[in-house]
Amino acid sequence: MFDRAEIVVKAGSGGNGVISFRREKWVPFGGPDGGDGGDGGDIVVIADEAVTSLRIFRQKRHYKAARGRDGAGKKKHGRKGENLILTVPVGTVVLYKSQIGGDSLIADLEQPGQQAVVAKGGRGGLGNAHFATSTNQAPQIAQKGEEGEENSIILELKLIADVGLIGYPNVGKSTLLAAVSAAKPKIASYPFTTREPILGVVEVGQRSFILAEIPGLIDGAHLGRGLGHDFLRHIVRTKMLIHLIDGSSSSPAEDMAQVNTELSLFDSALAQKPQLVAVNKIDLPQVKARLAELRDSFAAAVTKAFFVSAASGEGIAELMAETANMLQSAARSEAGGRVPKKVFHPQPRSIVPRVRKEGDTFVVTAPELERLTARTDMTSPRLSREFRRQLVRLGVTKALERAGVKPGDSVRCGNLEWEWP
Ligand SMILES: Nc1nc2c(ncn2[C@@H]2O[C@H](COP(=O)(O)OP(=O)(O)OP(=O)(O)O)[C@@H](O)[C@H]2O)c(=O)[nH]1
Ligand SMILES: [Mg+2]
Repeated sequence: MFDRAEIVVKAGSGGNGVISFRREKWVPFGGPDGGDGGDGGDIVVIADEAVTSLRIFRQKRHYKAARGRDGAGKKKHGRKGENLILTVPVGTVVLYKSQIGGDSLIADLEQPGQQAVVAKGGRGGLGNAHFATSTNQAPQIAQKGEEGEENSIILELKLIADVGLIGYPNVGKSTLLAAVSAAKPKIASYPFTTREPILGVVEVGQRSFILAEIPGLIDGAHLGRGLGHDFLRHIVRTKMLIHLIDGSSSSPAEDMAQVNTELSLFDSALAQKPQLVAVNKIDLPQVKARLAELRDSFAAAVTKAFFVSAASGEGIAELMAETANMLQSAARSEAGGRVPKKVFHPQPRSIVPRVRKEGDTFVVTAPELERLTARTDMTSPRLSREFRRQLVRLGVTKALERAGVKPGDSVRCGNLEWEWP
């Protein structure tokens, strides 16, 4: 089962605005008529019930949306690049992958049809038709299209189970799951029979919950050994655990401690999850023979351990009843202390503007200004006054003057090139 994928998404860049002038037979100096570029396509993730796994995203990792078309003469607007839609299973969590740790949540797609834009297409550049002013009737500038966003994205499919059934391989997890639910996992006398989490619905009187067998937990699972690492993540999302132990193992209490160590090495929160301990296979003669000794060793380690046989059904009803009770109290305490999820979009800090020279052009690097130039339509005189004010506010004017800019010099920032001042 593929429950997690990391992909790289690149939205389409905006099409370029163009420089063009009207040409008509009897009009010697036609005005500027360069059209705008179209916006680039976004990359959108949509939850779809028809999709059941993230497998495809493991196979194909790079996605690119279409670029916006360039503008054309006669004020022709370039066509918008088409959005690229990625369909994912309902229950998929979408995160930005952060290079410095602390991935940030973009969206939790819990309902069919819910969607999130994971990379925004670049805006199309403005054609020179926008740049005519009373003093400049033949503007020779046009904006380039903005680059499309590129992001590394993590897709994670939530396994929506209330209770995780954990334990070493071959302890009888599948046998227990089959005994208490309609699930039909494969059961065999060798480890790693179950290779992906299996869900079953358990009914206890009027109540019911979803129990998931979490396979393949072994020593070193937190390092990726066995199958454990992939599925430890699922445990994070469960409300509580049933920890099943093989009563016929050489040291059952030690097994329990080992598995718990694995959990806490993966994520200390896992070790804090409410846990019910059940020692299985008590129908076996050799286990029966040392039942008293087992009770003693577990009494020392946990407040209450269950002694059950998934095969014969002994003790199972009590274990399930206690699970339902514990879930109820876990739900109550969770409702009390729930912390709202924060959606966090990392923003680059504002940086001091830098100026360098490329030939005769002064090139300004100032992220805040670049965002502004990408959005602002400079045609109206009022806006261009506003633009000049922003240049001062952001320290760009000062930086340019320090670099020796003179009236008439050309200055470029982002996609916009203009004449100083
Ligand atoms: N005698 C006895 N055997 C059991 C009991 N529960 C499970 N078994 C046996 O133990 C073996 C493993 O059982 P599974 O249910 O496949 O164990 P599992 O924990 O799901 O194992 P994996 O999925 O391979 O990790 C099988 O041969 C079962 O028949 C029990 O209560 N008593
Ligand atoms: Mg199994």
